[in-house]
Amino acid sequence: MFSLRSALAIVTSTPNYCWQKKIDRTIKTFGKMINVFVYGTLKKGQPNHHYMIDGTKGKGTYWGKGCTDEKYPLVIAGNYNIPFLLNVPGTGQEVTGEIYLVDDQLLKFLDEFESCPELYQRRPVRVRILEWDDKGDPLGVKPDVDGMLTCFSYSTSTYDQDWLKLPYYNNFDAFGMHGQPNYNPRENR
Ligand code: PCA
Repeated sequence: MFSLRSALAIVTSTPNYCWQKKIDRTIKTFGKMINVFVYGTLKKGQPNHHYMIDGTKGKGTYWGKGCTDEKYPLVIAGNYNIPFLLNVPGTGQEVTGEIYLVDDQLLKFLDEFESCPELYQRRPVRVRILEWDDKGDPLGVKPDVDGMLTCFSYSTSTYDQDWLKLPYYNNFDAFGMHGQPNYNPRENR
């Protein structure tokens, strides 16, 4: 029989359960797809982008471009020049990135890949839509361009306080333009 206990066991075994209690109710899921905003190495043309779309770690679909509604400090830090969105809303710049629809499997992979929750934490962020890819409206929440959508994103509160003194960017590019040494891909570490 389908008991409350077995229903709870299913819910608590989903990869994002520990965050579920806290997430903004405007994050909607469609089947198992959820919207994620990426601003760093997971974007198109960046070193880890392939995970988002090649299907090897789960299903992901590019959905559009956006920028954070609030300002955040986006810094390039650590020994490997990794981009970090510091969880200090109101400081820094509005940060541009891309919105993807991802399934549970890819979300779980991304949590592990981003060393969540030790290095980054996945939390809701309000994103202003800059451009939609023409993929319909699978979540039933697709706002107009310039409208707002709450997405998950990997930001951090577990950063070194000195990182607040680093330069803040509005866009990350692992291949230069920011005057910092380039991102060091995992394969090279
Ligand atoms: N990967 C995640 C967080 C920072 C990073 O390099 C992203 O692209 O959003």
